[in-house]
Amino acid sequence: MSADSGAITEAAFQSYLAYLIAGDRNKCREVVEDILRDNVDTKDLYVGVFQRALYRVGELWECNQLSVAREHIATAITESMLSLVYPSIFAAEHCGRKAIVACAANEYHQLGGKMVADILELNGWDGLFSGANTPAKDLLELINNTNPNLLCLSLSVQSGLPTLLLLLDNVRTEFPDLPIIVGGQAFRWGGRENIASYPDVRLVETIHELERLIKDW
Ligand code: B12
Repeated sequence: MSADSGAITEAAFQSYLAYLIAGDRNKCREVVEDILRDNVDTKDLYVGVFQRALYRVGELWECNQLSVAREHIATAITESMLSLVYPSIFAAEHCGRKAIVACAANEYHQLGGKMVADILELNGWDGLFSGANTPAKDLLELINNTNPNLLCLSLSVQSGLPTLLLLLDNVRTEFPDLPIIVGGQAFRWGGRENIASYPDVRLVETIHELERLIKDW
């Protein structure tokens, strides 16, 4: 959090969560607009409200206390909340650096990657977000056509690790010098040692850590 930014209260989070679970997009928007008026750091909003609330939604879904339909609504609401931050994203001065942010094939969780692209944009980078389930062939073509300074890959589902590793092998073969950062909650359940075996691929745990890294790039 920067020195002059506000803090997110527990009450604000709990009311956001309740509205999210109830599927009330407008009330969610009101809570987020209040938080933004307090000049809260975007990363804190993303992690402390959006991510925390969706992790809770995941827990409720996992123990059958929330239907798949409710989870889908909560995800769609969250996606729309990101647009409330866009005025500051579009206002950021560009520094001429470019990153591609992608999810490997069969990875359908795209919100984390979207947030990563936003943090890059807020820091003046062009964040080319190719989204969920990006076929390896298309990603390689995109890298070839856009010549990015950095590739960020997001992994949420643990079972997607072999596909991610295959993708890393492919990217390394064709673009040996392209810096690569991987992240995402899948690494809570393992896979760190696999990533460590690639000397020039870095596992970055949070968007706060990512921002610290790209500031000195
Ligand atoms: C919404 C959701 C879905 C949606 C996703 C839609 C969409 N548009 O994204 C849909 C319905 C598609 C879905 C499907 C499935 N899901 Co789901 N889903 C979720 C849920 C509820 C929220 C995901 C989310 O957006 N989280 C919020 C984001 C912001 O958090 P995040 O991804 O961790 O990202 C943050 C950080 O990790 C980091 N980060 C992320 N990527 C990167 C990359 C870099 C480079 C860096 C630096 C940082 C970084 O920055 C982000 C911001 O802080 C989670 C619950 C949870 N714990 O998240 C389950 C969850 C991820 N899903 C799960 C499962 C099991 C599934 C399914 C297998 C269910 C099924 N049986 O079909 C399928 C798999 C589909 C697939 N092949 O991908 C499990 C995964 C468990 C595991 N061990 O792997 C979870 C954890 C639910 C649970 N509690 O069990 N899901």
